[in-house]
Amino acid sequence: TSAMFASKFRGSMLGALAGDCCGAPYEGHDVCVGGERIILKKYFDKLEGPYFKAPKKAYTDDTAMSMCLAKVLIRHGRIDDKELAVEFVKEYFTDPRRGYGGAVIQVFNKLRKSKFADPLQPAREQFNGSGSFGNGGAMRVAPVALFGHKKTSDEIIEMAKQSALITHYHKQGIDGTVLQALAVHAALLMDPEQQLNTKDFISNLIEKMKAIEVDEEGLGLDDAQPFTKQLEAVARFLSMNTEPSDDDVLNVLGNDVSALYSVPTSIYCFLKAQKTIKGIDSDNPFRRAVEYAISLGGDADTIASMAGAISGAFYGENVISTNLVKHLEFHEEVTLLANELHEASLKTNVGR
Ligand code: F2R
Ligand code: MG
Ligand code: MG
Ligand code: MG
Repeated sequence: TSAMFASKFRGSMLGALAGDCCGAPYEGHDVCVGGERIILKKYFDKLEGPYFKAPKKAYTDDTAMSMCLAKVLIRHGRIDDKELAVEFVKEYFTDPRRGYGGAVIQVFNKLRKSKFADPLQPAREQFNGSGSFGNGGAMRVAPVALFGHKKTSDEIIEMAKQSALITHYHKQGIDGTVLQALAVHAALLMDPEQQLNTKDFISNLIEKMKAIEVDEEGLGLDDAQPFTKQLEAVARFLSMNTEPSDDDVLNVLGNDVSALYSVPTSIYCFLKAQKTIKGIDSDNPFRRAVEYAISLGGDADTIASMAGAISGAFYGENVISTNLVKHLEFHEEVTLLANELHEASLKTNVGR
C-alpha cells in the first residue's frame, strides 16, 4: 500500500542518516573488540533511551549528497546530469566541512570552473583517467532506488549509473553504486512481515551482478567479476554454522572507502542482522545492522549508512527508535524529503 511505501521511504532515508550520524565518530577506527564493543553498546543504549538534551549528532557527506539526489529527483522526476552536478557543487561550497572524499573535491572545483560545460568530464579525469573507485556513488544512491520503486531493475541500474557518473567513472565505483541501489530496491519491494530469506536475497543480487559484470575479462581490469565474487563470499559467510570472525569478515569483505570493499560488507551487515549477532545485544534488527557495521570500524559512517538504508527500506520507519532519531541532525529535513520523494515517485507512471 501507499502508506507502507511511505514508511519504507522514511525508514530508508532515516536509516541512512542514522548510520551516517552514529558512525561518523567511528570513521577510521579499528574494529571494536572487548571493552570497545561495550562502549558502542552503551552509546546506542543511551541514544535509544529516554530523550536527553544534547548537541545533535552531525551528518557527513553521505547524507549531504543523498539529499542532493533526493532534491533533483523531486524537482525533475529523473536524474539530470547538469542539475545533479549543480546541486552537488552548491552543497559542497555552501557546507564544505562534511568529511568529503579526498579526491572528489577536485571534481567539484572543475565543475564550477568549467560552468558545468560537460558535467561528466571532471569525473573522467580523476586518478589519471581511471576514475574514482570510492564508495561515494553508493553511499548516496538510496533515494534513486526509492524513487524507482515502480520501475524495473534495468531502469534502476540505468538511473544508479547516471547518478554515479558525475563523480565516479571507474567501473567499480559505478557497479558498487548499482549494487547498493539494487539491494535497497529489493528490500523496498519485500514484505517485512515475512521472514526474509537471506539466501534468496543474496542469490538474486548475484544473478544481477553477473549480468552487469559479464565479459569483463577482455577489459584489462585487475580483476574480473569482483562484485559477484564478493557477494558469493557474503553468501558463504551467511551459510556458516558459526559466525565468521571479525578478522575473516574484514579480510574478505573489507571496510575501506572503496566501493568493492564496502558495499558487499553493508549488504552482509543487513542480512546478518536478521539473526542475533555475537556481542550485539539488541532485539532490534535495524540497530543490530547499524551497530555491527560501526563495530567493524574503517569506513564506519558509510558502511553503517548503506546498511541502514537497506534495513530501513525493508522494515519501514517503525524499526528505528524514535528517541535515536531525535538525536540526528537534519532528521526533520530528511523526513520531509522522504515524503516528497514518495509523492514524486507516485507521479511517474512508468509501469513495472
Ligand atoms: N573522506 C572520508 N573520510 C576520511 C576523512 C573524513 C574525516 N572524518 C575528516 O573529517 O577529515 N569519507 C567520505 O569519503 C568516502 C566517499 O568518498 P568518495 O566520494 O568516493 O571520494 P573519492 O575521493 O572519489 O574516493 C575516496 C578515496 O578512495 C581512493 N581512491 C578512489 N579511486 C581511486 C583510484 N582510482 N586510485 C587510487 N585511489 C583511489 C582515494 O584515496 C580517494 O580519496 C566516504 O567514506 C565518505 O564518508
Ligand atoms: Mg561520510
Ligand atoms: Mg570521487
Ligand atoms: Mg565514510
